[in-house]
Amino acid sequence: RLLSKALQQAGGGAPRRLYCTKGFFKSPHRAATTSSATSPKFDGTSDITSTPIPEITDAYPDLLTHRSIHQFSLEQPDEFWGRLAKSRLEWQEEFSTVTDHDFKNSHFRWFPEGKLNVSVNCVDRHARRHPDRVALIWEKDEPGQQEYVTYKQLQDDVCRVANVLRDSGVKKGDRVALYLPVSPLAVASMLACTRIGAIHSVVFAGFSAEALASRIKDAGAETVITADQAVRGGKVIELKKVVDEAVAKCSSIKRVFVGMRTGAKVNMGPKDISLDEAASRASTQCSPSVQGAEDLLFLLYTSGSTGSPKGVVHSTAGYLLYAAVTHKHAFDYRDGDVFGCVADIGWITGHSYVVYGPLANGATTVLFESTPTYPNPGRYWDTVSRLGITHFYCAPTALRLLLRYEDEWVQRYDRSSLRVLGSVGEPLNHEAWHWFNDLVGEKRCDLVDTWWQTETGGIMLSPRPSSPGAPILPGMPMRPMFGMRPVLCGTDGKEIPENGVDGALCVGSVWPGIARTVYGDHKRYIDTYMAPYPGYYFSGDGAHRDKDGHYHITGRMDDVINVTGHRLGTAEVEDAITEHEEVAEVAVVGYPHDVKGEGVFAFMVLKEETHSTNEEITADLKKLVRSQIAGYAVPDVFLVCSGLPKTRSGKIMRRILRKIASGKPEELGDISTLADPSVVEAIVNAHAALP
Ligand code: 6R9
Repeated sequence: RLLSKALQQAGGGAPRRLYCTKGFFKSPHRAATTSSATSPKFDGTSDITSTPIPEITDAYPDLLTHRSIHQFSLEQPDEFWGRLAKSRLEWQEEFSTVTDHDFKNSHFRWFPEGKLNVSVNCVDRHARRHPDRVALIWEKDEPGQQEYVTYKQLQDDVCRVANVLRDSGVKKGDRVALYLPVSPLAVASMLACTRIGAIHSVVFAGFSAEALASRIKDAGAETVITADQAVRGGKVIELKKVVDEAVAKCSSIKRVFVGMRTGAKVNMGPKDISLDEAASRASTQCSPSVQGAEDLLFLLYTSGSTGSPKGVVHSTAGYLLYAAVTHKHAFDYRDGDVFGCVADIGWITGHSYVVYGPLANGATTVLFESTPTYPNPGRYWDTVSRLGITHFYCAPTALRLLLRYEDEWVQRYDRSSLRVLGSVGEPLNHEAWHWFNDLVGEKRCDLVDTWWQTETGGIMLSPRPSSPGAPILPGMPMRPMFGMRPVLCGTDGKEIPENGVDGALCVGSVWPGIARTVYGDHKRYIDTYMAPYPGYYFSGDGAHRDKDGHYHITGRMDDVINVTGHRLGTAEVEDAITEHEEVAEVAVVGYPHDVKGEGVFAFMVLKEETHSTNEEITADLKKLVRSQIAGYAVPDVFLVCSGLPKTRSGKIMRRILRKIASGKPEELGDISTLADPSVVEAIVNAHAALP
């Protein structure tokens, strides 16, 4: 581990033995439950048995099935969540109220009088009981170099970093931007913030300096934690340079902590502090800040259909409880398992299922720094066999990429440790589902397609909420988690009660993990999530409820596209492109893409007098989008058009552009309402002429 190595080199920390975990991981694997792809047709109204939820079944012995427990969680949320909160979290002061909501103003509060500290819950309480249990396995970019961090070691690191932050003036409530590779340092930094009550804002380390700067400004952060460099897929990424560029644009920044990932020499300016040096001098004792249950825990920026990305706010106790409970029950996590979620910590999946959920449950969690194809397409399964992973949770886009290679890349590695497979981020198509279930999981693992969002904090729909052996159908998240009442609303804004229908996917209950606000803009929170369907939380997704009551996700209903599992607002890309002085107008839409799920398609109109060729402009635009947002946002196709289809009131008809981008010009429908229907023919011809 770099941090600990550096600490030792600096002579500050007591030398440590890296805890060798061979024995720990060889815990016997439980009998696998059979998969259900071939099980008889499931009637959604019939019931499935739940694994016991002791806090509930001890008091209510009749509640043994998923349906009865789920029903109970909706009818008696105080009793349900109150019991779980008491037994699954460690409190410094008890709460007396479980839920306290003001729907009119969209204020949701859980356990309001309670006091607790997240780092104590995620680290100290486990270090007390099992100091040598492995908390983190860092699967570094180069295969075979994994490093293990025990709960005791993690506690020491969290305290050191927390002391450094506190001593340098970071206070409770301050926002701290993290721009870090997936590493123990990143986890220690997140938890160090929680230890002193600072609010972290993790920015995915693939985002550009511009994107980092806008997030720093919006949060009013004074502190950044970064590393010298990152390594991914064998390539070096100059993190510190990106941070320098971003910080130059942000007057709020007072200090930048630079951790060591590669040890490369990087420019150190007056605000820069070597984190390794400072941490090596810091104490491993740090008294935890006593946090209110509703104190802000973190911000995470995510794309919406309009405007700049919004800082989704999660608060302390409700988020942690929901992450822990869903981690346990959606995945049937048990002590001794090795939980492998390969998401980057820059996304919500990394927050909830790499860091907070697993650590709150005292689990061993994998930090995957690499890519699915480095150094070859067997990387995931090589990692599974080397680390003895029992749960493998990834995104459909990676599966679609990998299934193009020979089966041999999967078969050559021992996957007998696997028990549960999971997918998140986009719809899991049937081909990818079968490849994952049949080939990777040998039809003996449970495959859970989990639906949720940055804003929901944790999993909301999943085929198996705590029900081993529950029949699972391919390609859909199927069933609601505890406390979640899925609702489909029609165009009239009303709830549709029947089965076999499509609608806007809403939630008709409140759950502890719901985001509390958009940072600095509560009105935007209300307008986006609460106002569209009054009385419900609106997800932005459409869904189908089949005749048996199971849910399928049909995709976004707004101008958000889902590229390789990353949310991208078309407006963000359009903003970047229109900065080019030769572009007059642009419209960006998503279109189906075999691997990425959705590709990005830019239709643009150039200014009359341009001095560059179309190729030069396109090359400039690629650079521009990459530098304003990130690599994944760069459009796959740029199409120069003479005009865009608009209504008489001047609104661009994206519906038409989506059809053209998808190669379905015959499905355009009625275009007579356009101000100038002839532009459509010109665009269709231009599209047909694309190479
Ligand atoms: C966790 C996460 C949320 C959006 C969501 C939806 C899509 C996520 C899905 C899925 C179909 C699934 N999404 N899981 N679509 N099936 N199992 O991904 O959060 O980055 O906020 O994205 O992702 O469109 O609205 P986030």
